[in-house]
Amino acid sequence: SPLVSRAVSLIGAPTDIGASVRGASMGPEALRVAQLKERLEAHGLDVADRGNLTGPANPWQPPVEGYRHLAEVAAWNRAVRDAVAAELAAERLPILLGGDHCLAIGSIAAVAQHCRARGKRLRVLWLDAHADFNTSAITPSGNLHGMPVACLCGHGPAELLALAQHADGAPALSPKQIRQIGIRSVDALEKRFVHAQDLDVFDMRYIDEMGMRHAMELALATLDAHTHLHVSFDVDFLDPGIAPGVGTTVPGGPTYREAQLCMEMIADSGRLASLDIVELNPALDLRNQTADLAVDLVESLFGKSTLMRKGARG
Ligand code: HAR
Ligand code: MN
Ligand code: MN
Ligand code: MN
Repeated sequence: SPLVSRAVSLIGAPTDIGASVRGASMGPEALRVAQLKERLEAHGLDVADRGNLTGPANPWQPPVEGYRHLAEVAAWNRAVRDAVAAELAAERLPILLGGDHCLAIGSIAAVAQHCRARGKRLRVLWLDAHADFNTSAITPSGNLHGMPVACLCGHGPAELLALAQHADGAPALSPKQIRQIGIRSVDALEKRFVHAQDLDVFDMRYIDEMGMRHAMELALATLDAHTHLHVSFDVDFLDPGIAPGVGTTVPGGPTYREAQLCMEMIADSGRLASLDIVELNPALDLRNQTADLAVDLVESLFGKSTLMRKGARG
């Protein structure tokens, strides 16, 4: 689709600083081994690999006042935000290669600031088994990869709000801009907070009853020519039967076909403008199959489909 920016930039963020299980730090390299760059180039994209960002090592400490590694998480997210902002300023589509999902704070902060400066609407699709809407008061773990959506909506520690919010102090995101897909693991108190904040959640029960097609029709409804669509793809969104290489598997996720349809419908919207690929954990994978599947799905996100659809494409 001519509406999609065809120049994309890969940004590696090799860290598991916000996760409970080690190994997401190897995600960027596994995606490269699965030939992300080459497979996107085969679909006609101009792909630049910017290499890896650097940041603090994982000190592997227990939580302090409800957060593990807060200072290190902030440092990584500042680096991610600045790198994503530079690609957006250059009119390129940034693809963040995580790393764990705490990095979406920096990535989406850059996107939100870019959209505000350009007068664009922003819609965020959060593909995940988890709502990632915990705060220090309700988290069962202290792991910041369970908190990025809450932080982006203004509920989080000053260190992270400072790097994510707009210049006037407004949160990076309003819950109204977010659609969550595939959710099936939400902590008890987190569930109450999701309801209180009125997040739009297409959970697995909804997808079981209504189908992925209907869920995505609603999640993609009311986009217009001025909408920037950000996709935050937590690989644990996928059923662990097809995607074992993640730190926090939850049974009962989308099948291969459901995931393909999800990606194809996003591609058809023509509005994809930034992407995170996070939580891939090569230490738990089998012969890089989860990385390979993630790349396969990202190809679909950029418009690969089995056959041309009459009238749907040029
Ligand atoms: N809800 C749990 C917690 O806060 C686990 C959520 C984090 N897992 C992820 N993120 N992979 O999506 O600790
Ligand atoms: Mn997540
Ligand atoms: Mn998850
Ligand atoms: Mn392929």
